[in-house]
Amino acid sequence: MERIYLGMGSNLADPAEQLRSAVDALAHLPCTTLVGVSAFYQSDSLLPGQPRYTNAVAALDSTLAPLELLDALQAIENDQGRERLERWGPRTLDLDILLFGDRLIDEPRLKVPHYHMQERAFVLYPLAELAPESLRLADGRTLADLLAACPFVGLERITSN
Ligand code: ROI
Repeated sequence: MERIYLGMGSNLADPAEQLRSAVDALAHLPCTTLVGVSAFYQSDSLLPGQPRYTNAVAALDSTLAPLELLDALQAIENDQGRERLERWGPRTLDLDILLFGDRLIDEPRLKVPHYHMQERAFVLYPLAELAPESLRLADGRTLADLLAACPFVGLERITSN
């Protein structure tokens, strides 16, 4: 059993409702317990010209292997109408494996820890609601270190979950 943190994001088709549906689907994954879900946060897209995003983090305990979990998450994204038109395009639902126990995974389909999570406020602040600030990433920095280097700017915590 490993503790897994997932980043969730949506900027199309009622984003908060997309995240609520995703949480419901996560709660029904095989071999998996949904341990917690952060509040939802809104922020501007990192890329100009896209609608604002709603983001959250979920914690799971699972005995699924990383690629089994990835397949299950992509099935949830597809069920919720995700269309892979352009790599960084707007999306109804994005489910990213941020951390998988203390594993380092470097496979063509899956890199863990998730790239750029260290500097993204919309990942770190919801993560900090679920994970201890003593959580240590592979590069030796703790979640507390990362939060200290990443100001809570442009994030709006919404309570509607
Ligand atoms: N911006 C925000 N605020 N939230 C996201 O989840 C997000 N995801 C992306 C890009 C387009 C980089 N910008 C984002 O993929």
